Amino acid sequence: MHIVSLAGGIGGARFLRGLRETAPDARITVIGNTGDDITLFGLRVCPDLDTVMYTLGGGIDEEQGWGRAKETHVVKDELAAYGVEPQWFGLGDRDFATHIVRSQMLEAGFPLSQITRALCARWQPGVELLPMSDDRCETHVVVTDERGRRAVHFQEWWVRLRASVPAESIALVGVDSAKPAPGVLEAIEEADVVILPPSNPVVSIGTILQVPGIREALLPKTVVGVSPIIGGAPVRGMADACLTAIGVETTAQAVLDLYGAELVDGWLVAPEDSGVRLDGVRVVARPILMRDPETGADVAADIARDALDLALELA
Ligand code: GDP
Ligand code: FO1
Ligand code: CA
Ligand code: CA
Repeated sequence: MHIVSLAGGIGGARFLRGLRETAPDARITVIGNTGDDITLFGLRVCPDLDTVMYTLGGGIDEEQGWGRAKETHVVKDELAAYGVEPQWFGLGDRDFATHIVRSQMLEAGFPLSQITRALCARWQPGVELLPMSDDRCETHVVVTDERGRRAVHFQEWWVRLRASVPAESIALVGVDSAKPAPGVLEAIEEADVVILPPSNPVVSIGTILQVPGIREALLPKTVVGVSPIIGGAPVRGMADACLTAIGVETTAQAVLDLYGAELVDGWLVAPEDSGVRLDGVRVVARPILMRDPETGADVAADIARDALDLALELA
């Protein structure tokens, strides 16, 4: 069985760990979001690819959800001592090594897809991790802050401003001329089923779907999504601020309407959202919190199993 999954950072990565556990014999291809990528101190940082790679490779900081376990911050402190900006993005020493390797390979002319494969040779995530595109495209957000009305990089809005000022608009700069990375369209074409994990519907899944050709390739496939919104609120993060920016309500219904019946065949929602409906889509209400609220246990594999079973039933 070949499963293709689109993924952002934390939510996507935790779901994928569950998917790998529940389908150990499946070939899993992950198409990762690169709209969050940013160049800092001359180094290319790919937060979502790294979050997936570290989470599946056993190197993630579990509490934080991003960055490396057992991390130190000597380089960051030294950069700050020189007064070098930005100081609002927390790069750890172990993580820095990843960005140095990536940047060195980019400088040598390797495409991001090959670099990601090289990095994964160390981490052995057990899935094939592909960037959505080798072409640089970055999410920028128009805001009005203390410096006036301007476009800032997504990370500045998300991390420095904590999405506390409204996003007046969100744009994926460079997407018009971006091509899917080698292997992306081929993987989709060969896939038995496609799963959309609970990732940010605007700046993760929405970003991947904007790469010319990807959405079109998904249309004939059986696609099942897990709602990232439960009871009218995001589970973590500030997805509501992203949805508001594109004029979409923060509900499981509105995210399903956004993806549309053309794309999605099945939609997993939480029991409290069992009233969600869309013609042509099978909506199933199941527990979809990856951490059990009582015990804190990781139940992502159970949710991945429900998503996979639904997809196989609809395929
Ligand atoms: P990010 O890069 O950190 O934004 O992570 P993702 O792009 O993967 O997006 C996380 C999204 O998934 C957010 O909108 C969360 O509300 C949602 N999410 C996080 N944890 C869970 C969970 O356990 N269950 C469900 N259903 N959604 C979740
Ligand atoms: N998120 C933060 O909230 N603060 C940080 O300082 C931060 C640093 C960081 C470094 C490497 C990395 O891979 C991820 C990092 N993240 C940080 C997470 C990341 O900015 C976001 O969670 C996602 O890009 C948003 O989807
Ligand atoms: Ca992300
Ligand atoms: Ca379909």
